[in-house]
Amino acid sequence: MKLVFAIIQDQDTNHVVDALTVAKFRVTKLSSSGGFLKSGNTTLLMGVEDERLDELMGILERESSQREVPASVMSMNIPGDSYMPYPFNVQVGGATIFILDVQEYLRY
Ligand code: 2BA
Repeated sequence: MKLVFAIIQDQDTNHVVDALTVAKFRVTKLSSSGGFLKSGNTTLLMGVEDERLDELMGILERESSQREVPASVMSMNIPGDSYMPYPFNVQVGGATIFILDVQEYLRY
């Protein structure tokens, strides 16, 4: 069995979770936020049998979108000890996925 953590964008959460549920995967949804953008995202926690891992990855890949989003303004160092703020965009997603081996899975 594997434990899958998938970090996805909030806008994708409902249709990712719906697709997973329809396909009979068990999923726990956690509210999280990214360290870089400091804005909300969603972390999905899923325990899955090894033989269904590919199916799960397929759903995550299909239902998670890549988006370009504006990042918070950063300071640009200018010669002469002054700083000028400037906006920039970053590419976020689709999904960032971590897969771990599960030693034991118990449900009482
Ligand atoms: P954030 O940390 O808010 O990052 C949002 C996007 O900003 C990232 O998209 C990436 O394009 C960019 N970014 C992140 N850190 C950067 C840096 N140090 N310098 C320049 N650009 C940077 P994604 O890579 O798709 O990541 C989306 C979210 O997934 C992240 O939100 C974070 O919450 C999570 N994540 C990604 N990689 C991770 C990792 N190795 N460990 C833990 N969480 C991760």
